[in-house]
Amino acid sequence: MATLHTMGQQQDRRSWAEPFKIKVVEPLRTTTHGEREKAIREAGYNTFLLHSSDVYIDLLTDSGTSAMSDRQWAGMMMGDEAYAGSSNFYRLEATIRKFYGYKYIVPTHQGRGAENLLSQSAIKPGDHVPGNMYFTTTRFHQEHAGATFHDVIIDEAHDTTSLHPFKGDIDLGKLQALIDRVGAKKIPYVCMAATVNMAGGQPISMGNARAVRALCDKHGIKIYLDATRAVENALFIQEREEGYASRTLAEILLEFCSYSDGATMSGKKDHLVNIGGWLATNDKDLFEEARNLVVVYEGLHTYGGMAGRDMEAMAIGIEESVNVDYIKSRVGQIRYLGELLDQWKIPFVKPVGGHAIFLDARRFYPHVPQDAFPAQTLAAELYLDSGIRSMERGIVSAGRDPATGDHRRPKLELTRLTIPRRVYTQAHMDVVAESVKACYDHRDGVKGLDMVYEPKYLRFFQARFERR
Ligand code: PLI
Repeated sequence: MATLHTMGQQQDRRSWAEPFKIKVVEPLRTTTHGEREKAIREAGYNTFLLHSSDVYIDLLTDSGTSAMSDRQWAGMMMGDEAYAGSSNFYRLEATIRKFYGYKYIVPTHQGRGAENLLSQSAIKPGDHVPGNMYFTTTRFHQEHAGATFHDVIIDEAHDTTSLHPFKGDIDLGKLQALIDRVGAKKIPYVCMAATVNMAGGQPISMGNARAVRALCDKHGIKIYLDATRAVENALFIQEREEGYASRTLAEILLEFCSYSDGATMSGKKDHLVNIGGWLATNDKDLFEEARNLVVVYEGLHTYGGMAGRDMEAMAIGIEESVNVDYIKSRVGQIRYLGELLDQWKIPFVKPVGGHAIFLDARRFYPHVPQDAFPAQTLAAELYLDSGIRSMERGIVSAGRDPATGDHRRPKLELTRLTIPRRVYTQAHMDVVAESVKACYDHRDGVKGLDMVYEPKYLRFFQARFERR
């Protein structure tokens, strides 16, 4: 077992461990099979609708589920809860400028608040927004503002078996073809995500970001980064891209951001906090517009929906997030889980990404058609087996095409085992792996689900299903 902890350093056979010790514990509740059967049926076979008190190991998301450090909790006591001009905001603003390099910052309650402000400020009806694969809320806001989204990620990203080291890269040919077809004036910005969530947490290379910048400069097109997991992306660049092995994560992050004109951020991920986000830009006009809109949707421009204490915890979290020992253990824990699953030839997205293992439900249940929601089914089966909660990232998450009303049918039909930051131990990963194996051993009898209730927007959050 020790060799599985070595993160590719087999030669000296030394284990690694989480770079922290536990100061506060939250007891976990185990349930019986009968209790889980009842809970998942009442939740309409949608793991979003389970009560968390019925969940044993919660791998629904890494969003807002991090354990904060003692320094962050101490920072919470320094909250300046003034309605206007909170000192925590100025500290956060300075920290974002230092680590991400952007000039102007607008705080928001979380990432989708920033997406709303950017989309409303930059997009006109009839515009086109290219991106390296979609993210649910990001695309929603782009479409809601009147744009058409275009996936310009490299083809390898749609292939769960491709070992391309940077499956998040933008295909410059696809981007150029879109510019030629619709014209640069109809493209308000390229939406560049790091690491790409829906592709399996796959990174984008520095070389690609630089090349996208050069192409966009030629045509006068802006680039907005989805910086939600950009620190995790920086580790992959350090590990895999020539010339970056001896650069710090902070240096890599700053260079990476320098190829964009601004960013949206869900602080609930990289920033190690439970709530918060921001929009950043170097464009004074866009900033003025977004700073005006934020008071309508989020709160005053010096808190944007966050409490002062939340902004303080976020500023401290940003500093902690670029610590290489922390980020190596974070990604290492996911790789460890991947190695366990690999022993049993369980299909998942390779290479292992930055925040989750994405089980390949198409290959897990080859006999279940996509219209019977194989990834949703697998999430329900995993919960039934052990009380572990995961999330569908396939046809349900993809929603319907606004033009045709049909299901979008993504190539990737995935069930995401998302690892919260600094929350679970390697022993929890052992339990997770064994439960996935139990589901794999019993895969033949599984038939899939029918959708019996479908909300209009972002249906995966609230849709309900019945067993076939
Ligand atoms: O959940 P928000 O509104 O703070 O952030 C939205 C958001 C934007 N971009 C990306 C890449 C995300 O992953 C993201 C939220 N992700 C969630 C909730 C997740 O479970 O992955």
